[in-house]
Order: sequence, then C-alpha cells, then structure tokens
Amino acid sequence: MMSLLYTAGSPFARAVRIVLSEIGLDYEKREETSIPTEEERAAATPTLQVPTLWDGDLTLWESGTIVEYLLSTYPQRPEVELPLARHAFRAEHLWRDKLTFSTIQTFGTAATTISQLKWTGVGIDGNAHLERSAAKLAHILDWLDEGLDDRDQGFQPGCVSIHDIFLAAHVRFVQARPLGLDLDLARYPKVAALLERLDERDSLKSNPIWWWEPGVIEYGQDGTPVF
Ligand SMILES: N[C@@H](CCC(=O)N[C@@H](CS)C(=O)NCC(=O)O)C(=O)O
Repeated sequence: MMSLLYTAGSPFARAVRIVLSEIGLDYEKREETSIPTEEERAAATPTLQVPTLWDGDLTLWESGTIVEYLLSTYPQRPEVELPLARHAFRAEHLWRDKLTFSTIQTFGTAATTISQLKWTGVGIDGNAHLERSAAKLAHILDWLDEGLDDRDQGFQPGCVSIHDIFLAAHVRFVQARPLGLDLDLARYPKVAALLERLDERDSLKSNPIWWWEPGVIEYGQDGTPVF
C-alpha cells in the first residue's frame, strides 16, 4: 500500500491528499503531529519538507512531482460529473499548463514562507521580503484570474485539474490562518467562483483545512478548533 508523510496544515500535502482521494487510492496516513527532528525528516527527504510519498520501491517528494506521478501511473477515475484530469498537463497546451502550475506553486511557497516566518516571530510589516511576498500573491491571483475563460470553468475545462486543486489548497490555507493577509478574492471573481465550487467537492471536504493559530491543539468533528 502507498504511504504518505504529511502534516494536517500543509497546503502542498493537502493537495496531494485531495488527488489521492480523487483517484480513489488507499494509502497509509503518516500524519506528523509533533515537530520531527532533522534526522527524522532527512530519513524521508533531503528537502526536510512534507509531503513525501512511498509507492513500492519508489520514494517521491515535491508535491507537483508526486501528483504528476499519481495521475500518470493510476489512470482510473471514479465516475463523477466532473472527473479529475487524465494528465497533469494537456499536450496541446503543454507550456501554458506548466507555467500556470509553476506559478500556482510559487503562490504556495510565498504563502507558506509568510506563515512560517510569522510563527517564528517575523511579521510582514517592515520586512521587505515578506512585503514583496504578499504583493506576489495579489499579482499571481490577478494573472490567474485573467487566464480563466469564465466563472464556470477551471484551468482545464471539462475536468478538475491539479491547477484547480493546488490553487484551492494554497488560497484556503492563507484564509485559515491569522497571517495579516486579506487576499480580497472579490477582486478575482473567476478564481473565487472556482474555489467555491471546489469547496463543495467530496475530496476537498474529506481533506479539510481548518483554522489554525498558536495554541490550537486539536479540532472538534466539525473543525472547531480546541485551544
Ligand atoms: N516545494 C515543496 C514545498 C513543500 C513545503 O513547503 N512543505 C512545508 C509545509 S507546508 C514544510 O515541510 N516546511 C518545513 C520546512 O520547510 O522545513 C513541495 O511542493 O512539496
């Protein structure tokens, strides 16, 4: 059986968990609930980050690489109205799709950098790199909104793409933490509509992102934080 190392709060790992659910793959959930030592993380990946996936003899890290592997290795798609994309990138839009995905991942990296620095005592205001990171989020959302055809479609019309899933994971991550960031999604109506539709999907509901701030130790069944 496959095995996934992750933390409940990681948007990169959440996107991988959503893709595993979309394909209908069972896996051992190696959820970290305490901060691992450097050696423990290094045993899983030299990047010392989550997620890491094990499938047979194969060990993969980097969330984009993991989902590319999953989509191409496991072609089965449960019969739902809007299925998960067959491939990560459409052959006829290869470079456009790759560019869009990399840009969404840069959004995730900027967002998690802001988050990780906040919890180690460095806020956005007055920190030039974090101010630029926050500005980056707005520019990327603007560019992504322009790239969507209309309010009824995702990045790959006719299916749910990894682009849709990762963008949802990253944006909802920012909104579920007191980072001092207001993404003002009303300025990006096509992105906002896409994320609202995705919120209703079983795979996202069964892998939720919940409110977190220092002091939250667990959650009630409905996601209410327990301090
Ligand atoms: N590029 C990586 C980013 C993963 C990442 O940033 N993971 C965070 C959690 S959201 C992490 O493990 N941070 C710990 C660290 O960087 O030391 C991916 O796509 O998998």
